[in-house]
Parts: sequence; structure tokens; C-alpha cells
Amino acid sequence: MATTRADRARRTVLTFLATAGVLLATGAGSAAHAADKAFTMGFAQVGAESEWRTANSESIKSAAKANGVTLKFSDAQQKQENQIKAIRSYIAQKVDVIAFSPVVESGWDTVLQEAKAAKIPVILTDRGIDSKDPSLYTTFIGSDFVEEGRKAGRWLLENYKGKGDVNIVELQGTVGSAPAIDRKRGFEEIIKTDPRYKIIRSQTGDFTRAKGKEVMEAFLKAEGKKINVLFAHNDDMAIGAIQAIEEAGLKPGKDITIISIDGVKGAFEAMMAGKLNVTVECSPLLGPQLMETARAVLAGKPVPKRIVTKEGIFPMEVAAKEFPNRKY
Ligand code: GYE
Repeated sequence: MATTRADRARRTVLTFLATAGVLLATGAGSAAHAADKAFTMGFAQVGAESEWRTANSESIKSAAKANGVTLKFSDAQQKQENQIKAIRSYIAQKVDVIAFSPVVESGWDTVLQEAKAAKIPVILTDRGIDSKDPSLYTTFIGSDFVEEGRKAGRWLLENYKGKGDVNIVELQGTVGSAPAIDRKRGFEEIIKTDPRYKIIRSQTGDFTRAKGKEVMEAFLKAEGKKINVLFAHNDDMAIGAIQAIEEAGLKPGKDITIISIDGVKGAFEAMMAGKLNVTVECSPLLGPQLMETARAVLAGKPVPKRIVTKEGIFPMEVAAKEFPNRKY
């Protein structure tokens, strides 16, 4: 798509020059050149905490290759201080553009002011920040996490068959991260419209399988058979929790209804095995759009401040049919 658009732009410039017959070559020519030029991007990734993240990193790396972008890529192991260090090193290396997926929402102003002072544009991907100063980044490409939480809540209200109180346990994502804060908010907004639904335990599992399992074990120990529903902020934690539920002698997907978010292949496998009831899609395939947007920013073209990823929801009944179409 990027090439086609660039080609079209070039053609328009050439046509314009030919018909007008004027020497605008310097101005128009250099703009077209800037849009086509190879550039260097520094990307500060969150970590490798989930299947989603692995697919996201892969998407960014392969899109950089396909677009001739020189990519400097770092993995912060879910630590903000490492991301800040990586961003500072990209500033020192004078990359053309910096992109990153902020592990948590707060605490970015200082380092982003440094990037701004160095005149390096910053693109947020996947996760947002809570800064009061919108001039610190050019655009934010990613999902609407509040809406994902709402979708999870709506599915529950529409599909839960049991009678009486519905006891929910929640596995939250990384503390302070945009997806953990927003998914919780969206889910609560919907379930509070029916007083039968109650979150009886809620704790972070840091978006990983291992912690998802560990925390679910603790939930089971404390609440046992009282638990009707598990809402996990991502598929990996749900998959870890499924193991804990089985080890406790219960049937995941039957004794406990399980809802999670991402839509990774592992979730589809769990749904096909009847162990996960539904996954809300969150696409990690942001690479092509990121490269296209970076190119536009560097060419001085206006880009929207917010680019929202489109996504669906997949209950277990459609898992086998959808599985072959899944790209991550
Ligand atoms: O849901 C989770 C990952 O920020 C949307 O981070 C992302 C989340 C995703 O670790 O699996």
C-alpha cells in the first residue's frame, strides 16, 4: 500500500510539473524524495511477556524489512527504566523516528521532552500514555482497550446461563499499564448494570502464563467452587489459569466460564478443546501501519492523532472455523 501511494504521489508531482511547465522541482521534488527515503527507527518494545507480544515484535520487524526501514529494536523486559534508557540511546544515535509501546501509562514526560528537543518525532504504538502534553508524541496507533473490556462484559451478560449471583475473579494485566486499566474499566462499566455480577477477587498476573496460573491457584484456594467466571485481561493468563483449574479438579470452560482478550492461536486451541469460552480480539499486527505512518510523518504529511485498530470477538463455537484464518 505504501509503495502504491508513494508512486501515485510521485506521478502526481511529475504530471503537475509537466503540465504547469514551471520549475518547481526543488520544492515538490524534495518532498517526494523525503517520502521515499530510507529512514532509521528506534523501537522500544515492552518485553516478550505473551504470545501477543511475540506476534507484535515479529510484525514490526518484518514490516521494517519490507519497507526498507533500518530498525533498532530493544526489549525492556517489562521495565519502564529499560524503556527510558532505550529511548535515550535512540536520541543519542540520532534516529529519524522513535516508536514505542509504553509499559505503563505514567512517567514519560521527561524523556519525551528530550526527544522533542532533539526534533525526533515519537509514535506510540499499542499502549497509550497519560501525559497532559499531547505535543510529546505525533500519533498513537493501537486498540481501544476500554471497548475490549466492554465487549468482554457484554458477552458475559448475554451468554451466561447460570442463575443467582455470578462470582467473577479477574486476572489483571501489568499494574499501571493502559490495557490493564482500560480493560478493567470497560468490563466493570457493563457488568455493574446487572447487580447479580460481582468481582469477588482481582489481582495482577502481569500478562504472563506463569503468573496467571499462580494467581488462579490462590483464587481457587480462597474461593474454591464459589467461582463462576474468570475474566483474564489476556489469553496467556487465561491459559495459565486453565492449568490451575484443571489441577484443582474442575473443568475450565464448564465449571468456570472463561473470558479473555487478544485472540492468539493458543486461545483458539483452548476454545477448540472446550476450555476457554470466548476471546476478544486485539490485533498485534501493527507493523505495516506503523511503518506507513512513520514515513508520512517524516514526509511532513498530516496524520491523525489517534489511529484505532479494528477487531472482533470470537466465542468457542466459531473457533474451529476461524482457526485457519488466524495470523497470530
Ligand atoms: O493484550 C497482552 C500483552 O498491550 C495489548 O500486552 C497489549 C497487551 C496484550 O502482553 O497480551
